[in-house]
Amino acid sequence: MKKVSCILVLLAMATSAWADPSDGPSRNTETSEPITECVKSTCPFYVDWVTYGRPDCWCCKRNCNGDADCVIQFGLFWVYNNDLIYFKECFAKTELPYDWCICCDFDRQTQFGMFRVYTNDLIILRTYFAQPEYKVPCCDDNQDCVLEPDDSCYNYWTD
Ligand SMILES: [Ca+2]
Ligand SMILES: [Ca+2]
Ligand SMILES: [Ca+2]
Repeated sequence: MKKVSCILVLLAMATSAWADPSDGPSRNTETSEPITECVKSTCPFYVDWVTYGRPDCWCCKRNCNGDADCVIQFGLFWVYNNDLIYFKECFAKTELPYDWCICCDFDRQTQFGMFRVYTNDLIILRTYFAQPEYKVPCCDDNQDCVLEPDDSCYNYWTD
């Protein structure tokens, strides 16, 4: 009985994989359509990105690691006091008070179904706060700040 249901699950997975016609960025390449969105439609957070109005800040190189404003301060710190000031305005709010608060959602997740900017984002901010540039990785798959064509989320950077 268990074996049968296991096979059924595998079959369902295989079927859904076959049925999925989205080939995202490769389709763009094949038809040479211009790439207009910085987040790939195949990215896990694409739907949320669209829901929140396609914020450019999510495509900043280090936004996922605490750089809310996409600016380096003093030529040294990507995650510094400006980011902290923004973050405090948005932390633990059930309704984000400003449009740009979504830029403080570093992990692209809602916690407890309520808080878009919460403790997991705070942990990220604290991890990289006042760290030198070389210690704050970029958000691409291999974190080298260079976008390869097969990167899972980004077509291009916005900073
Ligand atoms: Ca910053
Ligand atoms: Ca979050
Ligand atoms: Ca890369």
